[in-house]
Amino acid sequence: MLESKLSPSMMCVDFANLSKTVEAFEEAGIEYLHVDIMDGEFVPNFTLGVDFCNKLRNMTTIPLDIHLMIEKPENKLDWFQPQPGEYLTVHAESTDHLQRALAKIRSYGAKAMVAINPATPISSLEDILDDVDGVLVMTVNPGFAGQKLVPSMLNKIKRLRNYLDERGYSNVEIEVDGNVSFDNAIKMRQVGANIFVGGTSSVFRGENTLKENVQIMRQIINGEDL
Ligand code: S6P
Ligand code: MG
Repeated sequence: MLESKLSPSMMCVDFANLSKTVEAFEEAGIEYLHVDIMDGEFVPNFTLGVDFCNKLRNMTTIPLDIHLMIEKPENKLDWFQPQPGEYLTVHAESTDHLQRALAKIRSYGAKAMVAINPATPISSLEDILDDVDGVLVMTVNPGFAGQKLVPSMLNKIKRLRNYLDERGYSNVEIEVDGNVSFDNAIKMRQVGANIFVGGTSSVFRGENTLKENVQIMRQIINGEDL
């Protein structure tokens, strides 16, 4: 079984407390920092960018998990100066040159991830399985935090885990992104997800402290009793 990892979504952070939050994540042993990059074309929103990635890299040794929601990402990978050990995700729907983009990501020593939107079939991954370290399953339509889970995505995660295992790709990770609440994370883990993006519905949920939220998520993704 693949190791469970938590990747808080930095578009949900209170930017006035960025450095304190990152310090708290370091103390809590957070594995990755998820950075959403949107170009206003692939998705109807703009978010973080290259400067923010560099700022984070200067603040912490926690590796970045960069999620590119941009058209033709292969032309802009250099902008991000991907670092060895980081995760870099491109959307299958965003390029005619997916294999080229994934190979380029690996050429930096970074982990190559492919994201699929809720409507994109698992079969679209068939010819790039050798080129990926993980698949990011969008469990909402990309563009915004605070959305509701598309319910059929739980079955999709399960089918994807089987699909990968049956083909000999048990080492390929499954990341889930969108409404990964405490309740949904339990189900997502049970069907085979191992990297969990924590946004407004978990890590940054207002009712508890950040530390409490991380602790609860940690227990959930490790399959421990709450
Ligand atoms: C959405 C983006 C995500 C969100 C995350 C927010 O397009 O890719 O990473 O930031 O889903 O989490 P939540 O819990 O508010 O849905
Ligand atoms: Mg994301």
